[in-house]
Amino acid sequence: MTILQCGSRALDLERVQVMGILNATPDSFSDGGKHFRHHQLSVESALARAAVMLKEGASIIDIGGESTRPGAVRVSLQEELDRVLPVVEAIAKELDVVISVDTSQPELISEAASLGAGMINDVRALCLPGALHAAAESQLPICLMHMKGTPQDMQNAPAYNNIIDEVIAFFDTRIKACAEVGISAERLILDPGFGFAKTLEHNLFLLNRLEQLDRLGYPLLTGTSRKSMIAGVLDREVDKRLSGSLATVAIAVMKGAKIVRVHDVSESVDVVRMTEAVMRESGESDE
Ligand code: 9MG
Repeated sequence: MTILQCGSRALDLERVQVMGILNATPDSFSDGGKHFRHHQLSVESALARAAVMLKEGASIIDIGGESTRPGAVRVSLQEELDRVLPVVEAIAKELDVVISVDTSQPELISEAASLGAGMINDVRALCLPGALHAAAESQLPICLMHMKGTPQDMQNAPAYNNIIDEVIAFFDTRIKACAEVGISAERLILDPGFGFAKTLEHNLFLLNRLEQLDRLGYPLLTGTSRKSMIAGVLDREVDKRLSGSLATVAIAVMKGAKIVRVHDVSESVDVVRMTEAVMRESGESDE
Protein backbone atom coordinates (compact mmCIF):
# COMPACT_ATOMS: atom_id res chain seq x y z
CA MET A 1 0.00 0.00 0.00
CA THR A 2 1.47 3.38 -1.01
CA ILE A 3 0.31 6.02 1.41
CA LEU A 4 1.40 9.61 0.89
CA GLN A 5 1.19 11.48 4.19
CA CYS A 6 0.10 15.04 3.44
CA GLY A 7 0.23 16.78 6.80
CA SER A 8 -2.75 15.51 8.78
CA ARG A 9 -4.32 13.77 5.77
CA ALA A 10 -3.23 10.64 3.91
CA LEU A 11 -3.62 9.82 0.24
CA ASP A 12 -3.79 6.22 -0.91
CA LEU A 13 -1.80 6.11 -4.13
CA GLU A 14 -3.00 2.59 -4.89
CA ARG A 15 -5.92 4.56 -6.36
CA VAL A 16 -5.26 7.37 -8.79
CA GLN A 17 -5.99 10.71 -7.12
CA VAL A 18 -7.55 13.66 -8.91
CA MET A 19 -6.08 17.09 -8.21
CA GLY A 20 -8.45 19.96 -9.00
CA ILE A 21 -6.91 23.20 -10.26
CA LEU A 22 -7.80 26.39 -8.39
CA ASN A 23 -6.19 29.44 -9.94
CA ALA A 24 -6.10 32.46 -7.66
CA THR A 25 -4.73 34.44 -10.59
CA PRO A 26 -6.21 37.06 -12.88
CA ASP A 27 -4.31 35.72 -15.93
CA SER A 28 -4.03 31.91 -16.05
CA PHE A 29 -4.52 30.49 -19.54
CA SER A 30 -7.79 28.70 -18.94
CA ASP A 31 -9.66 30.04 -15.92
CA GLY A 32 -7.65 33.11 -14.94
CA GLY A 33 -9.70 35.85 -13.27
CA LYS A 34 -12.59 33.53 -12.34
CA HIS A 35 -12.23 34.32 -8.66
CA PHE A 36 -11.57 38.03 -9.02
CA ARG A 37 -14.19 40.76 -8.48
CA HIS A 38 -13.17 44.31 -9.44
CA HIS A 39 -9.49 43.21 -9.50
CA GLN A 40 -9.86 41.83 -5.95
CA LEU A 41 -9.55 38.12 -5.16
CA SER A 42 -12.84 36.69 -3.87
CA VAL A 43 -11.98 34.07 -1.26
CA GLU A 44 -15.66 33.03 -1.13
CA SER A 45 -15.68 32.31 -4.85
CA ALA A 46 -12.45 30.28 -4.64
CA LEU A 47 -13.77 28.36 -1.64
CA ALA A 48 -17.03 27.61 -3.43
CA ARG A 49 -15.13 26.29 -6.47
CA ALA A 50 -12.97 24.10 -4.21
CA ALA A 51 -16.12 22.72 -2.54
CA VAL A 52 -17.58 21.81 -5.94
CA MET A 53 -14.36 20.06 -7.00
CA LEU A 54 -14.28 18.13 -3.72
CA LYS A 55 -17.87 17.01 -4.23
CA GLU A 56 -17.02 15.93 -7.78
CA GLY A 57 -14.29 13.64 -6.47
CA ALA A 58 -11.08 15.66 -6.22
CA SER A 59 -8.98 14.61 -3.23
CA ILE A 60 -6.43 17.39 -3.74
CA ILE A 61 -6.99 21.08 -4.52
CA ASP A 62 -3.98 22.79 -6.12
CA ILE A 63 -3.96 26.52 -5.39
CA GLY A 64 -1.75 28.80 -7.46
CA GLY A 65 -1.21 32.55 -7.30
CA GLU A 66 1.23 32.92 -10.19
CA SER A 67 0.35 32.10 -13.77
CA THR A 68 3.01 29.81 -15.28
CA ARG A 69 1.61 29.81 -18.80
CA PRO A 70 4.24 30.57 -21.46
CA GLY A 71 5.25 34.23 -21.37
CA ALA A 72 3.30 35.04 -18.19
CA VAL A 73 4.45 38.11 -16.26
CA ARG A 74 5.99 37.28 -12.89
CA VAL A 75 4.18 38.49 -9.77
CA SER A 76 5.77 39.92 -6.65
CA LEU A 77 6.16 37.68 -3.64
CA GLN A 78 3.69 39.83 -1.69
CA GLU A 79 1.10 39.54 -4.44
CA GLU A 80 1.47 35.77 -4.50
CA LEU A 81 1.20 35.53 -0.71
CA ASP A 82 -1.90 37.78 -0.74
CA ARG A 83 -3.58 35.68 -3.39
CA VAL A 84 -2.84 32.22 -2.04
CA LEU A 85 -2.75 32.34 1.75
CA PRO A 86 -6.35 33.51 2.38
CA VAL A 87 -7.58 30.72 0.11
CA VAL A 88 -5.42 28.12 1.87
CA GLU A 89 -6.70 29.32 5.23
CA ALA A 90 -10.36 29.22 4.17
CA ILE A 91 -10.15 25.78 2.57
CA ALA A 92 -8.20 24.34 5.52
CA LYS A 93 -10.94 25.60 7.84
CA GLU A 94 -13.94 24.53 5.79
CA LEU A 95 -13.11 21.48 3.67
CA ASP A 96 -11.77 17.97 4.23
CA VAL A 97 -9.30 17.87 1.36
CA VAL A 98 -5.55 17.88 0.77
CA ILE A 99 -4.41 21.40 -0.11
CA SER A 100 -1.54 21.59 -2.56
CA VAL A 101 0.21 24.90 -3.00
CA ASP A 102 1.54 25.63 -6.47
CA THR A 103 4.52 27.84 -5.71
CA SER A 104 8.29 28.17 -5.99
CA GLN A 105 8.61 30.75 -3.22
CA PRO A 106 10.16 29.61 0.07
CA GLU A 107 8.16 32.13 2.12
CA LEU A 108 4.90 30.84 0.67
CA ILE A 109 5.92 27.22 1.19
CA SER A 110 6.53 27.89 4.90
CA GLU A 111 3.44 30.06 5.48
CA ALA A 112 1.13 27.70 3.61
CA ALA A 113 2.44 24.70 5.53
CA SER A 114 1.72 26.46 8.82
CA LEU A 115 -1.85 27.19 7.68
CA GLY A 116 -2.62 23.56 6.86
CA ALA A 117 -1.38 22.93 3.31
CA GLY A 118 -0.66 19.25 2.69
CA MET A 119 1.56 19.30 -0.38
CA ILE A 120 3.90 21.58 -2.33
CA ASN A 121 3.72 21.65 -6.13
CA ASP A 122 6.74 23.43 -7.55
CA VAL A 123 7.09 23.87 -11.31
CA ARG A 124 10.67 25.04 -10.61
CA ALA A 125 11.46 21.86 -8.66
CA LEU A 126 12.76 23.75 -5.59
CA CYS A 127 15.41 25.60 -7.62
CA LEU A 128 14.79 29.08 -6.17
CA PRO A 129 17.16 30.08 -3.34
CA GLY A 130 15.79 28.89 0.01
CA ALA A 131 13.08 26.66 -1.50
CA LEU A 132 14.83 23.38 -0.69
CA HIS A 133 15.19 24.31 2.98
CA ALA A 134 11.64 25.62 3.28
CA ALA A 135 10.31 22.44 1.69
CA ALA A 136 12.46 20.27 3.96
CA GLU A 137 11.15 22.04 7.05
CA SER A 138 7.54 21.80 5.93
CA GLN A 139 7.67 17.98 6.21
CA LEU A 140 5.19 17.88 3.30
CA PRO A 141 5.30 15.88 0.07
CA ILE A 142 6.71 17.81 -2.86
CA CYS A 143 5.98 17.55 -6.55
CA LEU A 144 9.16 18.20 -8.55
CA MET A 145 8.26 19.24 -12.08
CA HIS A 146 10.59 19.26 -15.06
CA MET A 147 11.06 22.53 -16.91
CA LYS A 148 13.97 24.01 -18.88
CA GLY A 149 14.33 27.78 -18.44
CA THR A 150 11.50 29.83 -16.97
CA PRO A 151 7.83 30.31 -17.91
CA GLN A 152 8.94 33.56 -19.56
CA ASP A 153 11.40 31.92 -22.00
CA MET A 154 10.72 28.17 -21.89
CA GLN A 155 8.88 28.00 -25.23
CA ASN A 156 11.68 29.73 -27.18
CA ALA A 157 12.58 26.75 -29.38
CA PRO A 158 12.92 24.04 -26.70
CA ALA A 159 15.31 21.31 -27.89
CA TYR A 160 16.58 18.02 -26.51
CA ASN A 161 18.96 15.32 -27.74
CA ASN A 162 16.97 12.68 -25.88
CA ILE A 163 14.11 14.13 -23.91
CA ILE A 164 13.52 11.08 -21.70
CA ASP A 165 17.20 10.91 -20.72
CA GLU A 166 17.29 14.66 -20.04
CA VAL A 167 14.13 14.59 -17.93
CA ILE A 168 15.50 11.63 -15.94
CA ALA A 169 18.87 13.38 -15.47
CA PHE A 170 17.04 16.48 -14.24
CA PHE A 171 15.03 14.40 -11.74
CA ASP A 172 18.22 12.65 -10.55
CA THR A 173 19.83 16.03 -9.82
CA ARG A 174 16.79 17.40 -8.00
CA ILE A 175 16.23 14.17 -6.01
CA LYS A 176 19.88 14.34 -4.86
CA ALA A 177 19.49 18.01 -3.91
CA CYS A 178 16.39 17.06 -1.89
CA ALA A 179 18.23 14.21 -0.15
CA GLU A 180 21.04 16.61 0.84
CA VAL A 181 18.60 18.78 2.82
CA GLY A 182 16.84 15.80 4.38
CA ILE A 183 13.83 15.42 2.08
CA SER A 184 13.32 11.68 1.88
CA ALA A 185 12.38 9.86 -1.30
CA GLU A 186 8.97 8.95 0.21
CA ARG A 187 8.02 12.61 0.10
CA LEU A 188 8.69 13.07 -3.60
CA ILE A 189 6.35 13.08 -6.58
CA LEU A 190 7.72 13.54 -10.12
CA ASP A 191 6.08 15.35 -13.03
CA PRO A 192 7.47 15.57 -16.59
CA GLY A 193 5.95 19.04 -16.99
CA PHE A 194 3.74 18.83 -20.06
CA GLY A 195 3.83 22.17 -21.88
CA PHE A 196 6.87 23.43 -19.99
CA ALA A 197 9.76 23.87 -22.46
CA LYS A 198 8.22 21.24 -24.73
CA THR A 199 6.98 21.26 -28.31
CA LEU A 200 3.85 19.34 -29.28
CA GLU A 201 6.07 16.46 -30.42
CA HIS A 202 7.94 16.46 -27.09
CA ASN A 203 4.64 16.34 -25.18
CA LEU A 204 3.25 13.48 -27.27
CA PHE A 205 6.54 11.58 -27.07
CA LEU A 206 6.66 11.92 -23.27
CA LEU A 207 3.06 10.93 -22.76
CA ASN A 208 3.49 7.88 -24.98
CA ARG A 209 6.57 6.84 -22.97
CA LEU A 210 5.43 7.82 -19.49
CA GLU A 211 6.01 4.25 -18.26
CA GLN A 212 9.77 4.88 -18.62
CA LEU A 213 9.49 7.62 -15.99
CA ASP A 214 7.22 5.42 -13.87
CA ARG A 215 10.09 2.93 -13.65
CA LEU A 216 12.05 5.45 -11.56
CA GLY A 217 9.85 4.29 -8.68
CA TYR A 218 8.29 7.62 -7.64
CA PRO A 219 4.61 8.52 -7.87
CA LEU A 220 3.99 10.40 -11.12
CA LEU A 221 1.79 13.47 -11.47
CA THR A 222 0.66 14.65 -14.89
CA GLY A 223 -0.88 17.95 -15.91
CA THR A 224 -2.21 18.03 -19.47
CA SER A 225 -5.62 19.58 -18.84
CA ARG A 226 -6.74 21.99 -21.61
CA LYS A 227 -3.10 22.60 -22.59
CA SER A 228 -1.83 23.64 -26.00
CA MET A 229 -0.83 20.04 -26.78
CA ILE A 230 -4.58 19.33 -27.07
CA ALA A 231 -4.98 22.33 -29.38
CA GLY A 232 -1.93 21.21 -31.34
CA VAL A 233 -3.68 17.97 -32.27
CA LEU A 234 -7.35 18.96 -32.33
CA ASP A 235 -7.16 22.67 -33.14
CA ARG A 236 -9.64 23.60 -30.39
CA GLU A 237 -10.04 26.79 -28.36
CA VAL A 238 -9.31 26.42 -24.66
CA ASP A 239 -12.97 25.88 -23.70
CA LYS A 240 -13.36 23.05 -26.23
CA ARG A 241 -10.53 20.82 -25.07
CA LEU A 242 -12.41 18.53 -22.69
CA SER A 243 -12.41 15.37 -24.83
CA GLY A 244 -8.76 15.79 -25.72
CA SER A 245 -7.87 16.37 -22.07
CA LEU A 246 -9.78 13.26 -20.99
CA ALA A 247 -7.95 11.15 -23.57
CA THR A 248 -4.64 12.27 -22.09
CA VAL A 249 -5.87 11.44 -18.57
CA ALA A 250 -6.76 7.89 -19.62
CA ILE A 251 -3.38 7.39 -21.29
CA ALA A 252 -1.47 8.87 -18.34
CA VAL A 253 -3.28 6.57 -15.91
CA MET A 254 -2.66 3.51 -18.14
CA LYS A 255 1.02 4.42 -18.17
CA GLY A 256 1.40 4.87 -14.43
CA ALA A 257 0.30 8.36 -13.32
CA LYS A 258 -0.87 8.37 -9.70
CA ILE A 259 -2.12 11.96 -9.59
CA VAL A 260 -3.76 13.83 -12.44
CA ARG A 261 -4.03 17.63 -12.28
CA VAL A 262 -7.22 18.75 -14.01
CA HIS A 263 -9.74 21.55 -14.48
CA ASP A 264 -12.71 19.26 -15.25
CA VAL A 265 -12.91 17.15 -12.12
CA SER A 266 -16.17 15.24 -12.50
CA GLU A 267 -15.40 14.03 -16.04
CA SER A 268 -11.80 13.20 -15.13
CA VAL A 269 -12.86 11.15 -12.10
CA ASP A 270 -15.09 9.03 -14.37
CA VAL A 271 -12.23 8.50 -16.81
CA VAL A 272 -9.80 7.63 -14.01
CA ARG A 273 -12.18 5.09 -12.43
CA MET A 274 -12.98 3.51 -15.81
CA THR A 275 -9.31 3.27 -16.74
CA GLU A 276 -8.44 1.77 -13.36
CA ALA A 277 -11.19 -0.84 -13.77
CA VAL A 278 -9.70 -1.91 -17.09
CA MET A 279 -6.21 -2.04 -15.59
CA ARG A 280 -7.45 -4.18 -12.67
CA GLU A 281 -9.37 -6.73 -14.70
CA SER A 282 -8.16 -10.13 -13.63
CA GLY A 283 -8.59 -12.14 -16.79
CA GLU A 284 -11.39 -14.20 -15.22
CA SER A 285 -14.44 -14.23 -17.43
CA ASP A 286 -17.74 -15.75 -16.35
CA GLU A 287 -18.16 -17.62 -19.60
C1 9MG B 1 1.10 24.76 -11.95
N1 9MG B 1 1.09 23.84 -13.07
C2 9MG B 1 0.68 24.11 -14.34
N2 9MG B 1 0.85 23.03 -15.10
C3 9MG B 1 1.37 22.06 -14.31
C4 9MG B 1 1.77 20.74 -14.52
O1 9MG B 1 1.71 20.17 -15.72
N3 9MG B 1 2.26 20.05 -13.48
C5 9MG B 1 2.37 20.61 -12.25
N4 9MG B 1 2.86 19.87 -11.25
N5 9MG B 1 2.01 21.88 -11.99
C6 9MG B 1 1.51 22.59 -13.01
